[in-house]
Formats: sequence, structure tokens, C-alpha cells
Amino acid sequence: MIEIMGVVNATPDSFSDGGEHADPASAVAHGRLLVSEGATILDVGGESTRPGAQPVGVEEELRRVLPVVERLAGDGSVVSVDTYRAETAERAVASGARIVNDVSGGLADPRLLRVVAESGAEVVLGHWRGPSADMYASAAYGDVAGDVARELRQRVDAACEAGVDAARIILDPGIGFAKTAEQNWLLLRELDAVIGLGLRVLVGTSRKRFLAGPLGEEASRERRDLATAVTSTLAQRAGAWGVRVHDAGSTRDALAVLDAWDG
Ligand code: PMM
Repeated sequence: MIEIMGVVNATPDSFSDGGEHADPASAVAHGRLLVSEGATILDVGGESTRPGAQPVGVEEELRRVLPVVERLAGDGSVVSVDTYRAETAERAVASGARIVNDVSGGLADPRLLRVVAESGAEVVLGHWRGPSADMYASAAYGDVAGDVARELRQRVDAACEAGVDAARIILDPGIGFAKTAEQNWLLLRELDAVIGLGLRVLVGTSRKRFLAGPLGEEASRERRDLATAVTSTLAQRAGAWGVRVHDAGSTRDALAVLDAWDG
């Protein structure tokens, strides 16, 4: 079965669920709802990584994230922490997170990979070419899927050098990170290049801007969730280990239909 990673944003400024879960109690309640709808991993983040988002300080990130991680892990859920900061990763793992989800693949904070190695946590290494505020400046590729796979391979090497066991690494092509809409579609179409690296692959398309291509700019959240269920299902078919989604129920249903089709 594919892993369904449900997004628990403990941020007041995430583009897709605009602060609804800014206080710990409502973030925890949302995490529990995601589990009831089929999420198998809960990804708790305290800083939005949407294009143009402003970073928050580490203290504020810890304040947002730690109580949520602690309570959801206390329920017995598998929790990941969506952070590129070593300190947040370290404290979140001490609070019960089992996975460190770093969209920067260990590039943003030079200490993160060592912290992961020492903690024994699993790690998601995302494809990344720079901070959110100016990430489109670096969206130049010769062959997007090949380039992303090559750059991810370098991050795997860096992680292993820092002492991370390769079996604990999950790769993420970083849909929407330093990529135009067209590049995102091409990368999904050629996901094999990343799957071929031989590690588990997580794909995050949920509610992202590039879905406006087929749906139109004004598409509602419900319509973007339906589109996400389709892209997540296709990612599973392409060999992904997991998908990261805001709405677990629609993706769970789509995956169940695919299973029935496959027989
Ligand atoms: N996308 C966002 C945030 N974290 N983590 C992983 N591993 N993969 C992603 O594609 C990804 C991520 C985008 O931000 P949002 O949570 O505000 O949608």
C-alpha cells in the first residue's frame, strides 16, 4: 500500500489552508481527522514554503510545531516534521517525530543531515535550488527529470557522508520548487528517472499552482483536491512510495478505485 502523508500546517500563512490550523489544538484535531480519512503519516510544518513566503524564526517554528508533534505522536501516529532547520528537526524527533521532511534536501542548513544521522530518524530529501522567495530564478534545466535525479543523487551522497543510512532516505522530486508548471508536468511524466535511483519516492502535488493549467486559475479547493487525487494515483502507478496531500479522503478513495481496477 502506498503511504498517504497528510499535511498538518501549523502556520498562519500557508497558501492552501490559510491559517486554519494556526493554534496547536486545531492542528492536532486536523491531524486526527486526516488519520480517520486514511492518512498513514502526518506531516507537521510550522513555516510555509510556498513561493514568496517569508521565513519565520526558529523559536516561532518550534513554538508552532513541537506541541502538535508531541500530541500526534502520542496518539501513535507516524509523524514527520516539515522543516529545513537542524534545531527544529532535532527537537521534533525528541518530541516523537519519526521522519524529518526537508524540502531543501539538507542544503538549507548544513547541520541537518548530521542531526538526522545521529537521531536515527528517516529523512525526506526534496529537490531544491534555493529559498522560496526567489526559487523561480533558478528554474533552468537541460533535461528536468534527469537533472533532478542527478541533483537528488548528490543529496543522497551528502546524506550518506553525514552518516545517514541510505535505507532511511526517501526522495522527493520537489514539485513546484524551482520549477515552472511545464517543468512540473514533464517531471511527473518522467518520474522514472527519480524512481530509478532505487530509493523510496514521495510526491507532493497537492493543491499546487501548476494544477491551474488543466483546471483554470479560479478552481476551488475541492476541484484542486480532485486533481490531486488523480495526480497522486498516477504517482502510485508510476512507482511512488508515498504521496503528500492536504485532503486524505479523496486520495484514499482514488487509490482504492485504482486497486479495484488492478484486481
Ligand atoms: N510541498 C510543500 C511543503 N512541503 N514537502 C515535501 N516532501 N514535498 C512537497 O512537495 C512539499 C513539502 C508545499 O507547501 P504546502 O504544505 O503549503 O502545500
